[in-house]
Amino acid sequence: MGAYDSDTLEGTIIETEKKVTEPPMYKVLLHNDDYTPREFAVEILVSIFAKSMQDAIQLMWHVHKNGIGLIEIYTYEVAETKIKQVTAISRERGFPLKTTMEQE
Ligand code: TYC
Repeated sequence: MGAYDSDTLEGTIIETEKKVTEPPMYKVLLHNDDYTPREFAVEILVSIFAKSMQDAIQLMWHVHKNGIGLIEIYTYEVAETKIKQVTAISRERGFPLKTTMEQE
């Protein structure tokens, strides 16, 4: 139980409603490595995650410099599917590019 107004229990009601209407959400994270070409990381962000070219390039550089970055937040099934697609396409091309998911 979260915070609530002691007279109306409004907080409790709102929190209960959220639990039954909203699924748990998952962050999909992009990891840096030394072997994946910058262009390929950008291509993945555009093709699988529907990023604009500008956003993809910015995120790629963020990950290149900081080691990790948030791509997007999805439901479990969508996150899992996209991660599998990244792994399949990357291995096919011979690159170790990694994405992971983490509950929000
Ligand atoms: N670090 C890679 C390079 O120098 C580029 C890269 C960026 C790789 C982002 C993975 O998620 C990544 N070629």
